[in-house]
Amino acid sequence: MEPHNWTDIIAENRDVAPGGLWRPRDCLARHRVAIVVPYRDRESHLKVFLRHMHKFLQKQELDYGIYIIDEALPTRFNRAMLMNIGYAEASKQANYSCYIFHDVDLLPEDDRNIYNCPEQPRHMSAAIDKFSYKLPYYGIFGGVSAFKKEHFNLINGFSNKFFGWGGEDDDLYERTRFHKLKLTRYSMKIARYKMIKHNNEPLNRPNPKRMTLLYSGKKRFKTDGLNSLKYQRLDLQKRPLYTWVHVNITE
Ligand code: BGN
Repeated sequence: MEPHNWTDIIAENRDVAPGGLWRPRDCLARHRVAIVVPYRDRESHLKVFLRHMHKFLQKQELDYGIYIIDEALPTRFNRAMLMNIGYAEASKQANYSCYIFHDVDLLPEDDRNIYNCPEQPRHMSAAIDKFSYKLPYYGIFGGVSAFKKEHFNLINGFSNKFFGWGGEDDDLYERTRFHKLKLTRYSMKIARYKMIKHNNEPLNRPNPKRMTLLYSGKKRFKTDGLNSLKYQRLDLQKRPLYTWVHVNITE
């Protein structure tokens, strides 16, 4: 079932500027926020996500842009690297002070979950319906995370080495700790998310090397990340509700 088509969703969001940019008309927002979304072949999720997020972010009077980083086939999905690419590409478009790294299948439920720039890195998606709104383990950092620009730079972004599912967020947590930053969260009442249902994709199977990579991660924090990021930008389009960045990466 496809409840909405693009024409309707675009019509509902006439105030959004090409590239998925919006800012409040009658005040100057304190932060400029880039929402970075790793993506491949999930169009039905993208529709639900954009419909939800534009409304949600506008209620918070944020100055924001949504960047969809779409990985070309056939390379295995690399969520972390797509986040790094989104950071790099969004930085070229505008002077963002704050980056929110966001899975396309997560929808924030509570308007008090403010998408601003935290003083310390923030794990936003602490309470997901799929995990019965409980934190699976203390250091979990997947789903949605928020960083000030300077902090994301300080930790050298995500590792580029995690192809396939799992571990890249745990590595991000280790980077954050290593640099003496503190992981913060909103209360479990506020940090609530609904996960859109889906089947597991064959190109995003659990990475059998994720434990090895995770346990040896520390020795690569300085050399593997934003400063070693290599990719080919195939296209960038300012589409009505988001900036689409199509990229090719190799393993
Ligand atoms: C963990 C994954 C995370 C994922 C959470 C929630 C690993 C590393 C192996 C030690 N970590 O198990 O990446 O966000 O589950 O799904 O697989």
